[in-house]
Order: sequence, then structure tokens, then C-alpha cells
Amino acid sequence: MAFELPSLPYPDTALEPNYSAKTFSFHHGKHHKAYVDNLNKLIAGSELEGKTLEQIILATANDPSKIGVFNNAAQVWNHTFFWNCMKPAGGGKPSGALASAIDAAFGGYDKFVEQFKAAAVGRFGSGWAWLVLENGALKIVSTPNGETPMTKGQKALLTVDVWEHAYYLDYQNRRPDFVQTFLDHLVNWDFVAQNFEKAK
Ligand code: MN3
Repeated sequence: MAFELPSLPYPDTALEPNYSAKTFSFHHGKHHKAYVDNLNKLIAGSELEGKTLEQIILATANDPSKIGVFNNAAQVWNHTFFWNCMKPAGGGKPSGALASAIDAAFGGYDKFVEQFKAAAVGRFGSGWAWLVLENGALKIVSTPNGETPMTKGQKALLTVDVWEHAYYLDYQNRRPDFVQTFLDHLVNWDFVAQNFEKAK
């Protein structure tokens, strides 16, 4: 059973003007699809064929001889997760137990925003910023390239893709503006809260 490119959880125009259909046509239609296609080619006929995406990621992490498989598998997972971290008319403050946990961990939503933006904007080159749960504690981390928190025992709750391909068509070089818009208008806090409940 080969992996398939998952459909976006909303129409490709649903996040405009904050995230355009044109960006989705490349980011989902070309980049994400290429990771899926590459992964299928790399695992065909190997002992990894038939395993779940998570099993492949964990089996190939930190194995230099499997770096190509790892990068593509992790990027398939990261992108599918990222699409679900956004929704139309999203962003702003979370609510409920998640909001309380964020307040306790970071000293309030504004402090969370400050740290999340610093992680996203400060990631040199390509990568991701994340809100994760590790040993019951909320943390903000960033990963380079295709790396993904599950390989460090961290459970992903929220991510933003800060590879240039994620924002260049809409924001050009203005990564800070993209991250601010992501926080203000795109974050799907319902999805993040579900991840938090499952991870606790
Ligand atoms: Mn990307």
C-alpha cells in the first residue's frame, strides 16, 4: 500500500488572503506531493514497505544510511500536520484547558506568542517551529529541515512551516509577517486542543 497525498482539510481558497490558493498549489500540490512520491519510491521493496508513517520515521531517525527515507517520511508527516494546524478564521487566543496550560507554562498568551515567533523567525534556513508536550510540560521548539519532534519523544501540538516555500509567494522574504498572520488569523486551536488532550 503506497502512501497517498492527503487532501487539504479545507478548499485551497479557504485561507485567502492570508494563505493563497497559489501557495497551496505549490506547497501542497508540488512540495508535499514530491515528499509522498519520493517516500514511496525509496521504500518500495524494502523492509519499510507496509509500515506506518510514524514507524518509518522512528525506524530511520538518526540512521545516516536512511537519511533520504527519514527526510521524506518526516516531511510527509509534518505537512499533513501543518495543514490541520490552520483553518479559515482561525488564530487569536486559545480557550479552555489549553489556554490555562499555556498561561501556566509561558506566563500568558502574549509571552507564548513572543516565544513562538522567536523560535519561528530565529530558525536559520529551513525548518519548523512547534508547540510540543514533553514529559507533561509544554515547550516551544524549532527543528531544522525535515526533522520532527516525535524522534525526541515530544508530542507535537502545533506547528508552522518556515521553509521559504511555505510563505514566499504570499510574503516574499517577510517571514515575521507570515508568522504573525499565522498566529492572528490561521491557527486552528481546536486541533491543537485535541492534540493536547490526546498527548496528556
Ligand atoms: Mn513545506
